[in-house]
Amino acid sequence: MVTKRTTAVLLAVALVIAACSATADSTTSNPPSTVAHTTATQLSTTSTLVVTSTTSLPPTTTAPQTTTTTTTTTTLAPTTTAPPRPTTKPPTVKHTVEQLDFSNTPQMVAVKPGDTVIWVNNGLSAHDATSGADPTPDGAWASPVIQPGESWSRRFDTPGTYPYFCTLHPGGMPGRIVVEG
Ligand SMILES: [Cu+2]
Repeated sequence: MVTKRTTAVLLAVALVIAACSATADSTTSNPPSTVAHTTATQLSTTSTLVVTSTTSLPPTTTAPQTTTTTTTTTTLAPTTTAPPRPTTKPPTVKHTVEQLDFSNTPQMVAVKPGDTVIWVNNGLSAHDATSGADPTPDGAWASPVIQPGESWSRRFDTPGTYPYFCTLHPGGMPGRIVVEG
């Protein structure tokens, strides 16, 4: 009697355990397969995003380099063009002394450093213009003989007073060039 009851209880317990283990297996095995699909989908989406971002980088890097080169070239051109203009501007100021028989007119000429004096012989005789006081040349400068109708010029750069005369005629036709500082 006791053995039959014990066997019945053991069978009942075995059935309960078997039922519980079967339920546990089915519950545990389903979720992992679902998770696996979700992960696969996420990976494929991520790989697509990486390819897209890599393709967009090269154009962004190339554009700034081209713009910088163009700006530098445009700025240099006007700066290089400006300097040559002042170099060609220095004006030449000329002063005329008329040589007659027998005087220089005007007798005194005031000039600025760098100016040029031109002696024009409008007389009937030949004359010259020689630095110094009649009758002694000082050797600073001297014109050749200036024939009637001809002229001769000299540039004066250093401030000072420069007397001159004509070596061909008595009295020397005295004149004076004053270079103002
Ligand atoms: Cu003379």
